[in-house]
Amino acid sequence: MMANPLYDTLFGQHHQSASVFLQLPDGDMLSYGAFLEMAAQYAGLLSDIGLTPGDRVAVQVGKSPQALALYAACVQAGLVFLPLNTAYTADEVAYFVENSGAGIMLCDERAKSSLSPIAARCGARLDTLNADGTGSFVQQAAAFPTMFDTVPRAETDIAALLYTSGTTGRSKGAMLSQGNLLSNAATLQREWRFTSKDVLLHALPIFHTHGLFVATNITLLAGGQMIFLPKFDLDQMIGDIPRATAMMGVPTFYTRLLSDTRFSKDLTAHMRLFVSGSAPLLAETHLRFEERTGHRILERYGMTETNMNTSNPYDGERRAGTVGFPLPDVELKITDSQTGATLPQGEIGQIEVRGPNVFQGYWQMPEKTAEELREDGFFITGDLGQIDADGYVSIVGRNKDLIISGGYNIYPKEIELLLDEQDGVLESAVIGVPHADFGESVVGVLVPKSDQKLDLEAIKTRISGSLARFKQPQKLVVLPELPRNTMGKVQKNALRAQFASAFH
Ligand code: MLC
Ligand code: AMP
Repeated sequence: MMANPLYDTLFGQHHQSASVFLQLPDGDMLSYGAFLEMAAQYAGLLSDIGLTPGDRVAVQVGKSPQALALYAACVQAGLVFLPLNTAYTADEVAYFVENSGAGIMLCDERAKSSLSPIAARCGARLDTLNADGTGSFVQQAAAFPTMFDTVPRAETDIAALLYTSGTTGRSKGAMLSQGNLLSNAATLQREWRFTSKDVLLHALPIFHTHGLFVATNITLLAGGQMIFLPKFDLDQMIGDIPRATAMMGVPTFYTRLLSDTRFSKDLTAHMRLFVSGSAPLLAETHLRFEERTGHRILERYGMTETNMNTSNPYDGERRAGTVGFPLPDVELKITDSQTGATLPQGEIGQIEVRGPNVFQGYWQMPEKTAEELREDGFFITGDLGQIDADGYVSIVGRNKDLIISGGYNIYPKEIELLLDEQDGVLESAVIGVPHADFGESVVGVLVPKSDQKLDLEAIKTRISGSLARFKQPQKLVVLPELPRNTMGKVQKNALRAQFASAFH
């Protein structure tokens, strides 16, 4: 039995290793050993300020090696890593800090003035970490030893809390255990054949499952390298591809790469693997990609609550429009959403999954947990799918009201609640419609109170203070009333059809 399975397996094996872990945009190389020394100093500081195992560390900082070292530090000190999208407004962050009871918050210097009242109210300490690696946190950490006694943990202990929005109300913190992360990393490393020779082109954010766990944990486990870019930048990606062996991205990455003629067969000839996920990859994109490069994108399917569930095969046919087979240790079934009964092969129903990858429940929300995680361990994903005769799973829709824009999840309910509060608004409906770059984009449909004229610009300005930019409707439209069925339920399908070409 290991003392701290996640730390020992992902990080501990690399102590004092001179091998490169991160290749940085300025040409600098960071070795595994140096990265772990930085993490040990952070773990020392986090412990010194009084955080004890199980305490939450809320982190809303730009992508940097230091930000990633914080993740390692939390694992080493037995703390719960709680990463937050940098696009969230102070209002949004306030909820996460309060709900999680985080003991410390780390933010960019620029956010300090808006977040310090929140930290004070929640009794959390506030420190800064800027995207360039400076800040009060690193300054203090420099005084700590580059070795830290790893805090013992069990596989069942929570390693991370990732918030995911709900269809009805507030966001819920998905509790991911050490075992959840470890089992998925091991499975994916094996399935996708990652080794110490791999160099992963990493342009995803590190506050979500895809960039944080799928990409990073697999690389750590394999002892490979990452070209660690602050964000997706087309020119930079094209410039760096020749040094990479593998890439992971959301579909927007692939459509943007394809839009550039420099992205060619020659440029990618040496690449071993392209993985896509977090949102549906159009079969058309898959086919265009193959025509252009000769590579077939490997599409997989996952969620914050479950890590990865299915994957197209590494060897064997990667079938466009499908998310492949359940991973070896994941059980997947298609059920009737009313009865929960398993449906015959080929029928469309809700996707349920069970396995060591499935989370431990929502933070302090036992009722919400019970609604989605069955007693027998099956998690109701909210996705609608189908399994074909060869066993390939396809996602055909969603049983949850959710928009995915450029790989970010947007829950219409949250935006509707805010729009409904605006001057002159009687009611609203928020829908996702096709968008060439983001896959889906947000349209807000507003119904005015009788005899009132809505000031759309004023509404846009008012909601911008409360909602992250990527959630804000790209278009607001006014209708005299919302289409409803005989039960009085708003027919979003009708609205989606009506505004289908809003972004064409
Ligand atoms: C940025 N903007 C977006 C957006 N990202 N708007 C809608 N949807 C998005 N996803 C807006 C900004 O607010 C800004 O608005 C403008 O676009 C330009 O900002 P930017 O930062 O320059 O954008 P860009 O770098 O082009 O970002 C697009 C992107 C990025 C697709 C590269 O969103 C991204 O990296 N997405 C990946 C998300 C991800 O990692 N998902 C994984 C979730 S895990 P304005 O108006 O100010 O100009 C998960 C589980 C699983 O789902 O299975 O993996
Ligand atoms: P999140 O809650 O941010 O982790 O998003 C998870 C959701 O993203 C899933 O429930 C799916 O709806 C969607 N998703 C992830 N991967 C894929 C994929 N390959 N194809 C279609 N949808 C996906």
